[in-house]
Amino acid sequence: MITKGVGGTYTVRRDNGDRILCQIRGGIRKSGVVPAVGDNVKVSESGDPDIPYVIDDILPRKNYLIRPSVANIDCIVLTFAVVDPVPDLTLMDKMIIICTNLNIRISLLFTKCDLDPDKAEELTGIYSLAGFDVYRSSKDDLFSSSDLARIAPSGIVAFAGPSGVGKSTICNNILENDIMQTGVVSDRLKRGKHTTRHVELFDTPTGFITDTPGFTSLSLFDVGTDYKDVVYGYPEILKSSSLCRFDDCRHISETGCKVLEDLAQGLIDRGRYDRYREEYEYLYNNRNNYKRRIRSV
Ligand SMILES: Nc1nc2c(ncn2[C@@H]2O[C@H](COP(=O)(O)OP(=O)(O)O)[C@@H](O)[C@H]2O)c(=O)[nH]1
Ligand SMILES: [Mg+2]
Ligand SMILES: [Zn+2]
Repeated sequence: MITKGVGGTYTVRRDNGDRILCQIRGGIRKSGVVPAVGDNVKVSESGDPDIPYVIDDILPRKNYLIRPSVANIDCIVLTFAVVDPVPDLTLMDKMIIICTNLNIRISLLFTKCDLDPDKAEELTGIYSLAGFDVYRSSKDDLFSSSDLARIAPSGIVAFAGPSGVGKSTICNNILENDIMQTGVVSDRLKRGKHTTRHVELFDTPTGFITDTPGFTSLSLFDVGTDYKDVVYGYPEILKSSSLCRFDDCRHISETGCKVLEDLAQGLIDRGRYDRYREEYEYLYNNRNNYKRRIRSV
């Protein structure tokens, strides 16, 4: 399995735990598949003493996340601070929509709960009500390797979320090692050689983790999400929708809509519903630009 890739040279972990350096066979490159961290690969000896192995083949992926580029994720932990930085729930819901549609299992993690316990309680309530697995982390009780084992007993777990929420702090805590650089990084340093921009998988007792570079915004339109797929990021809406009168109910103003009924009764969170509706309508109104969008990407 590929655990790291920098400048065309890949580190591959063999089943016995050994790490070997690999280049990539020309034929694979031509096929257009770019190897990613998490890819299971076949290798053979290259005859080059500097990079002694070559990747001959990439085995089929069960999923693939383009940004950050990671294949075969068993669970993605969407990580947001309750404060500092203020959580962008629109971004959170967009990430949920994308990962659900890629068949990646999701857990949610709220960090820095020590800084605002009330907010932590509120956010945990909203997303638990929606049906997600929600975890909390705080300064004196950081998300740990035993929490990790509950999230995924094996395989690849990716921590993703905005920068500054504490992803590296948590990965260091899990690895019991200060492998990752933490804290506020200046703009100058961000462009310097000290900040890792590549993705790397690290061994844990149960599998592998990756601490992905942070991001701040995301457009579902740009990544090609279909308006019909927005609802998959909202399991609570999906659940109620089975009792809507019309099969093609959009849960906006239709009569006999069970989603609107459950919303009125407080069984569905208003904020979550509003974000569903905003994304749905935005993508629906732009559905005719879809072909143009694909062509221009
Ligand atoms: N109060 C508090 N601060 C935290 C917590 N976790 C991380 N931090 C701080 O938040 C800052 C950013 O953390 P870092 O791990 O670099 O975030 P990343 O950008 O997501 O990797 C650092 O100064 C950490 O010490 C927490 O649970 N509570
Ligand atoms: Mg970090
Ligand atoms: Zn409905």
